[in-house]
Amino acid sequence: MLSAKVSAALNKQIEMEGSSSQYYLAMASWAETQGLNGVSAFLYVHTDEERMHMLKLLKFVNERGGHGIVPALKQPPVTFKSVKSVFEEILKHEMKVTAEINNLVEITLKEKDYTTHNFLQWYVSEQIEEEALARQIVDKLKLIGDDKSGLYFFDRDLEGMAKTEAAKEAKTGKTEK
Ligand code: OFO
Repeated sequence: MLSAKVSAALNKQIEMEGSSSQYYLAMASWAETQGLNGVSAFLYVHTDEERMHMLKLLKFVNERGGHGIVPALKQPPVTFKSVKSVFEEILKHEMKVTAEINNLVEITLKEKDYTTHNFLQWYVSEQIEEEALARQIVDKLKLIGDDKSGLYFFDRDLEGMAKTEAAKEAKTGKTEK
């Protein structure tokens, strides 16, 4: 059974994952309107991943005798300055999420909730991957700078990465949900 403190903290994290999903969906939609099909494909996969993160937490809360609360939708930004700014925002956002996950892990230790602590290790590893990926993409975009043909190839690369990420998510969804 979850303590009130752990349950509230997990519900806060559910909200964060839900808002990450909304945020990346807004980015995907914007990129699509800019003709950046690879970038948008990548971000559409990413928004689904965040929804899966939310769902996984919600189901865990319910399984442990709590009540997973579906958060209200907040309007994310509609337009973005550039592709580079989108990925810089993602990196910044993921660093914030990592800090929140760490905070959550600390709460479970204080509450001596080792089951939830163990469950959260999946999120700890996922955050390492998410931050590394965002950082790698930001570095690529720094190299490209204002080079239009560079951006064209970058968009194509991201199309390939979207396929890899989608395959990974399908596998994770089957085994982790
Ligand atoms: Fe759920 O990892 Fe990103 O936000």
